[in-house]
Amino acid sequence: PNPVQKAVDAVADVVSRPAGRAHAEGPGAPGVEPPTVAEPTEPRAPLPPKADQDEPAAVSATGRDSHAPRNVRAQSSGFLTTAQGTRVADGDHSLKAGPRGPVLLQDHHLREKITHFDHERIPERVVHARGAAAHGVFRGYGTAGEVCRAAFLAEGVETPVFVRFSTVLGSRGSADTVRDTRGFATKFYTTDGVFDLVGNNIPVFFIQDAIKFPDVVHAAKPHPDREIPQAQSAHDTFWDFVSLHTEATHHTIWNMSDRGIPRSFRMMEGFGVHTFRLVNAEGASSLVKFHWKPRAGVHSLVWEEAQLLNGMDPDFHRRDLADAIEAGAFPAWELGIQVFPDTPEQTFQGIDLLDPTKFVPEELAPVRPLGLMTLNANPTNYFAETEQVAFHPGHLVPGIDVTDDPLLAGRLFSYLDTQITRLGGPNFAQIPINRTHAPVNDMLRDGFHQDAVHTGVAPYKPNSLDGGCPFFAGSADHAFIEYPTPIAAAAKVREAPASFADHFSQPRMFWLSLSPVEQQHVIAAYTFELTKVHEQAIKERALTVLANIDAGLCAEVASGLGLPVPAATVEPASASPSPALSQLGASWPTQGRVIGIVADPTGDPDAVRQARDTIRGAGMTALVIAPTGAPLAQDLPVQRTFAATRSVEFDALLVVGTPAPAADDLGARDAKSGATRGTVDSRIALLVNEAYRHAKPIGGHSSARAVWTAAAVDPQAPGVLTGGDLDEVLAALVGLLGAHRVWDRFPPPAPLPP
Ligand code: HDD
Repeated sequence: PNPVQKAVDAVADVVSRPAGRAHAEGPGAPGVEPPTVAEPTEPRAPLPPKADQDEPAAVSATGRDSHAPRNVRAQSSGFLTTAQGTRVADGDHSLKAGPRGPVLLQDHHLREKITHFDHERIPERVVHARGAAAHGVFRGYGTAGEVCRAAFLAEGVETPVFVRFSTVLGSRGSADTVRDTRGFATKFYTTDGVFDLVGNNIPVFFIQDAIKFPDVVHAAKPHPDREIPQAQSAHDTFWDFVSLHTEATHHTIWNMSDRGIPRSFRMMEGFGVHTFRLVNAEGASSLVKFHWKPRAGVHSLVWEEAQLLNGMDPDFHRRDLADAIEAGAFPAWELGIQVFPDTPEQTFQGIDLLDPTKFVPEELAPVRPLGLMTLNANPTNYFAETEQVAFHPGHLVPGIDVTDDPLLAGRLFSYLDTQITRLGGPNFAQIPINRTHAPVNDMLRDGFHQDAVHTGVAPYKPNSLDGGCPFFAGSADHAFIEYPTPIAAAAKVREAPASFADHFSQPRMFWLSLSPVEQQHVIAAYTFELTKVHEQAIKERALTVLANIDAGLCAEVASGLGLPVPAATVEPASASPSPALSQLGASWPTQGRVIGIVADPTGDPDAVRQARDTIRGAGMTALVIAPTGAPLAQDLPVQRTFAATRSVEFDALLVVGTPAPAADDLGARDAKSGATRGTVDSRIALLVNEAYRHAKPIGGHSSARAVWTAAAVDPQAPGVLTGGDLDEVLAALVGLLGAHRVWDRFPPPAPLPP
């Protein structure tokens, strides 16, 4: 037959073939008939990757395992060139008609340089615009086999990861320590393709259905008229929305708790939020929720610290992560799962597993550890890696599947879609940081920013011209095969299940699970935020929501606002506390904590040196603080000066000597008489007073008693350590740091009088 007839016959053959199940099982699978198509059936295994797609790790930004050099281009060779590689003779002056004359349009170097610059920025993420990231490795414990066949969870398997932490609301240039949810997105470069776990540090979400996502984000982002406030929920539109749309109550109370202001990305839990489905080697399904548990414990700032930091060091979290990794204090998290039987109801002990505003207390379903993630390398280039990384909850690997959570369904659409605008086209998977470490053999072609030079003539299936390749894989070849979830007969409706209408029982459980100190923080946070709301009706409505959580919480916030206490509109839910929700009570490793050593430049450098070395020896960071940047001795540099630090940079303070006030230390002088108030530099007094109010451990040599007096510190208060032997003081101080703060010292005493 002529070629046209041959093609027509081939198509007819394919169309008449029964659905391609046998084919999907993989050519050559036992008991499977070879497909009866004109498409070639040899070779019977998929072709190896094509040359340009070979060893993606070799050209990946994460390809540290690879022997090939990383895909780095920098200012590294001798001569400056244009983008076309032509050497440049003068890049400092535009081409002009004479030194004072007009610039000439023919200056192609000027045009190339400015045009490229004009296009340097890409759109920031519509949410989670501000973030910081790190590379690391995940090591499986081999404990998942019973419920999950994912290859990267097998014992001892090491998988490279890239993790991006973020705030949700602020723009790219906003501050780090705002009150907000934190994103916790992990890209696993597994041998079966990329798996993204795109979670948050809060286990529940504002909405139950993705169709509401633009609403909640429009309400929470700055007001459209003046574009203020930046990176805050303390404004009318946010509280308007969450007080009307009460399914947001649960996420909101987590935001108002200490979880909204983490001490460090290193000290946050992470949650996959939705219920996912895991499938084991036998094809059995379980429902699970993912958890990340930080080795360093879960710790937070106090609100005043967070506010000071936003001015003092808006990059605090970003710096903290990078510094810790650079110092070798690698942050680590254990990945774990709560496992629930996959029943037709998809509930666990009455909790609807498809409702993303609900979580399952760990007391009801313990978290089973699956492996350990360690972040051990900072990105080389912020834009190339942290900015261009593209996460997507639909990046799944065999063994991990989704459920019908309606919020997750919308996300499965949104993340792919958003990258097309943000990264300028559909080929973002080819950007080095996004490249899988598994061989790629796709039939996606062309498009903006196509990097690959594809060979072959038949990027379609079925084909005979490229030998019928590539072939579909079966389960034994590690194909991703959707779990055949049964779908009950149902009418097409825009409705939620009845259980989704319970908006208050879990917020109440959260509230009841907090310690008194943490509850005080929640009260203060609601009071702060609602005080910033202008519309009286919104404040009143928000108080009614609080009345539905807890009468005591409502009364305290109402009193702070000076408003009457409203009645609840629902019966108080019965809720038993979940002790695992409180951040207090345990002791955690202190590796990577920051201790400030207040040094007296006229005092004994040996004591400072010894304290510094002891702290460093224990895996913590010691920063020497002195009046000026002059080294205290040849081997004793100063890292912070009084002019450029505040207490908020440190987890604890050690006072070694007490530098006398400088001549220009206005704070130490009485404003009226000009007489000095004492012999302690007022900046030390402020530093120590703040640390004291923020319940941080404070230690000092006996001579520090003068500092305690100047700083209005009660030397008998918990966590104020004074003694003749600095080593002993330091040991006790580190002991206290394990609990993060000296919680007994709350409520904080009044600030220093001006
Ligand atoms: Fe989302 C980014 C987490 C609901 C739409 N989301 C984004 C990031 C994180 C989350 C961590 C930043 C990823 C990065 O670092 O690049 N999002 C969540 C969680 C949710 C959630 C835990 C609920 C459980 N998100 C959600 C919904 C939608 C989106 C319901 C839309 C229907 N999210 C996006 C997005 C973003 C995004 C617009 C912005 C940038 C991006 O995706 O890549 O597509």
